[in-house]
Amino acid sequence: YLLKDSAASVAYLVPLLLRLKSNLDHKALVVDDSDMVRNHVSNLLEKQNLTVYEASDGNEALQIIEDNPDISLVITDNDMPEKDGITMTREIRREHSRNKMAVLGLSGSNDSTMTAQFLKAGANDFLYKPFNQEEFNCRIHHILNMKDTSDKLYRMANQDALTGLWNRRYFFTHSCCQSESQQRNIAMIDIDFFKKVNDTYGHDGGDAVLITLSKIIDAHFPEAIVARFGGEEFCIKHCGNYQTFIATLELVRQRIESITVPYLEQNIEVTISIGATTGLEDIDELLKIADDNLYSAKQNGRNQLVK
Ligand code: GH3
Ligand code: MG
Ligand code: MG
Ligand code: MG
Repeated sequence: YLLKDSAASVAYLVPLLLRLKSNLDHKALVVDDSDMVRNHVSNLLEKQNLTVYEASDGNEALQIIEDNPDISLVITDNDMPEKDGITMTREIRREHSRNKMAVLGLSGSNDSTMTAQFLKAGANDFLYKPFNQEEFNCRIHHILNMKDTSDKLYRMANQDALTGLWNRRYFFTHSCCQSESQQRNIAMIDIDFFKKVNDTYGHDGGDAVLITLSKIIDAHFPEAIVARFGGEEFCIKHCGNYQTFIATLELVRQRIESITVPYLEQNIEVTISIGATTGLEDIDELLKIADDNLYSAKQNGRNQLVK
């Protein structure tokens, strides 16, 4: 095969081999009420290095997805006893985006609208059964590449490259509340005398501090949106009890005060100042108040929270 058209073959094989390697990180779920089809599809996927789960009905599949939310590819039949594949796809899309969980519809039905129905329900692609094996492999390869690329683009657009926290864009375009009218808690955090950290330990030392502090802040607020706004400034958007929010912020402040960040055999000590507020006002308004409070925290001597 390589000898016949080596340039084209290499161009085809290299991405395929890379794909096979990265498939090791992918979990797939095969949903079909026919044991024969399920085994056949599972075998094809296992040959492509994917870890495979199986279900014989839409409801059973949704349960497996709930237990394994990191499944990245679902291959599903439509006609099944309890819940059909199109309904199941629609339900998957309420919780999992096309970037995170790809769906490939399969159907042996002779209804020519099947492709459109699956795509409208949120499937990434569709194939009629029986399918050609080579086409099936190419589609899987293509779906996973597309999914991984859009996921990467999404992360590049919404996450901070140094710390992995959300960025400013994500902070302003995503809500942490069930409803827009719910009261929101906001905090702005700024590292004290950070310029001095950079001057003393160099920019890489400063970066090490940013990474460590980001992890500490993020770990304390699993249900909030924690973002790096640029420089050494972090913002938290949270919905829930304000007293709990303040208590957690105070915990974070104390934790950061008590630890040192190891860097090249040295230990860097830093503190943070926090401005917090809560209310029904829009985000810009709340941020302005939090920023004023942060300014007061700095004026009052830093390493403290003003609410
Ligand atoms: P204050 O207590 O008043 O906040 O003092 P400060 O020195 O922290 O104040 P300032 O906001 O003026 O300094 C922020 C510094 O953060 C300036 C800039 O060089 C540095 N900085 C911004 N982004 C980065 C980064 O990504 N990495 C590193 N290492 N430093 C950064
Ligand atoms: Mg069926
Ligand atoms: Mg600062
Ligand atoms: Mg600053």
